Amino acid sequence: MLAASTHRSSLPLLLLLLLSAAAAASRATAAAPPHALAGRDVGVAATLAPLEQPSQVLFGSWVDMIGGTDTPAQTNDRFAFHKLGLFQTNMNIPDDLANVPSLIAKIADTNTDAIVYLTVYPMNGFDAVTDAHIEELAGYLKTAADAGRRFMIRYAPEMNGNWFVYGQDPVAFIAGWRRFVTAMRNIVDNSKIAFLWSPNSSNGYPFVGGAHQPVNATAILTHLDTNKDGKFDMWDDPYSPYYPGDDYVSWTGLSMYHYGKAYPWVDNVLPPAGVFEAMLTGQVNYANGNYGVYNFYSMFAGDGKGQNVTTPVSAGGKPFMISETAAVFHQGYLKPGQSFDQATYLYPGPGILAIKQTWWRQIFNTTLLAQYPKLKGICFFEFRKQEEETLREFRVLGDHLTGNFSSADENTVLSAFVGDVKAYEAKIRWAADAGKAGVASVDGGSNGATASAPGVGVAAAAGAAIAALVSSLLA
Ligand SMILES: *[C@@H]1O[C@H](CO)[C@@H](O)[C@H](O)[C@H]1NC(C)=O
Ligand SMILES: *[C@@H]1O[C@H](CO)[C@@H](O)[C@H](O)[C@H]1NC(C)=O
Ligand SMILES: *[C@@H]1O[C@H](CO)[C@@H](O)[C@H](O)[C@H]1NC(C)=O
Ligand SMILES: *[C@@H]1O[C@H](CO)[C@@H](O)[C@H](O)[C@H]1NC(C)=O
Ligand SMILES: CC(=O)N[C@H]1CO[C@H](CO)[C@@H](O)[C@@H]1O
Repeated sequence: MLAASTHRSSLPLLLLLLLSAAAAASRATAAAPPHALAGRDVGVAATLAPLEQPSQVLFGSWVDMIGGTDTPAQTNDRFAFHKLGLFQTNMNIPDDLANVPSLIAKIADTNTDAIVYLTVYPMNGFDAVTDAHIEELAGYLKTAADAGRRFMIRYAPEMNGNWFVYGQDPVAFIAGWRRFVTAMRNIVDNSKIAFLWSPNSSNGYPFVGGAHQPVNATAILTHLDTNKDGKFDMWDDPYSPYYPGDDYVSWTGLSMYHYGKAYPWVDNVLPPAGVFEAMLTGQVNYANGNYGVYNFYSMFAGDGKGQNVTTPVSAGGKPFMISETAAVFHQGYLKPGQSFDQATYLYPGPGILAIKQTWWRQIFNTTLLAQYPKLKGICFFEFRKQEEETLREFRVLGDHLTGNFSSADENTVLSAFVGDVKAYEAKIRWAADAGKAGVASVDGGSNGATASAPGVGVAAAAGAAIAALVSSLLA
């Protein structure tokens, strides 16, 4: 949702700091072509995907470190409990390729083995992304991965929406995704990289009125009118038409937000009880509204089946990531071009803490986590930004911004959040310090790269098993 529709401001980008090894040079570690990998994780729900932990949950933050002033290291300092296991950042391929080393460096600055969760937007469309662009990106990742860094890559997210130029075009999406994943896997150590396929949660599907309304009626009737009733509506499958296949996907996920009741999203209201689960599973008959009629969790993380699905596209068993999430607090009215401190009064309703805490308590919920054991990742969207004519506070971890609409509330929210997350200490996979004995030096940290980090044992073992399988297939 970061660079969503055109009226949402795009972020200025950092300049290039340095160039890494050329992509061509990084082809040395040849992996298998994708056909050799076919079937390696189909239907084997017991097999862990790269970066997946047997029972722990990855937990992290999408820090506003491009347009804002925050950093992953500062986030860890404020959180002041454990260090977060993953940090999300984003880029536009190809325009921002040169920034990638500096984005990785900001996460390496935490001096931990935190996963780099990189969202890659093909903001100029799939045709503008050449093999050379993908190889350049893979080259930067390979350099860091060879030093121990792990990557979660989310390519072309929210492809089922119409607010990105690449949206609602399943044929182009699947071809673009497969080409991307194939090229990356040929270059980057397969045990160090996971590919996260992540649509928008389906409440509101097919999201009429977006900036890039699909105009190709043939594509809609051929691919998106899945129940073939001649209409493109909420009864059509919002996920399956875009699924590139189990062989090309390591993790699945959704963007999941609480905005409030209805557009234009200015009312501060509590998330209704159970709304998070309603989004995850698609509960049209849910008392508080329509949360879709397709059960994402069962279709991709469960057994592959689900209500209204006639032909499953996945065998299921994929780890599930809450790819980006927040309960939005609408802070004030703000006209385009105004600065944040010019925002004018909006009724706070139950207040920022109650709104946010109600939401995160639906996620950090022992019963729910036990009921959905493939829920293996949570990433909070940590931005304060203008959307439409509203100043919106998405964050729970704050970032030292001061002003009339932030600091006091932020501290209250932050301490309540830390307090609640502490109860899940053992359930969460925290980052390990990169400098500690026995932990690989990630990106050239102080310690020698002699052992793998504690957090990657299982993934590394799975990677080794895959490598063995691949060599036997190629032999
Ligand atoms: C419209 O979609 C159909 C089906 O996906 C495709 O074959 C055709 O090339 C598309 N037309 C345009 C103009 O994009
Ligand atoms: C995406 O999903 C959210 C719910 O998580 C929904 O409120 C929203 O309308 C969808 N679209 C956008 C642009 O966020
Ligand atoms: C926790 O999850 C369970 C199972 O989905 C649900 O019944 C319960 O209401 C949830 N609690 C909260 C606080 O959301
Ligand atoms: C806070 O609001 C007061 C009164 O509206 C204004 O004078 C002051 O400049 C504002 N401070 C900040 C930091 O925005
Ligand atoms: C045709 C069909 O199976 N429709 C079902 C789709 O899912 C909703 C919500 O569970 C059911 O009410 C429909 O019967």
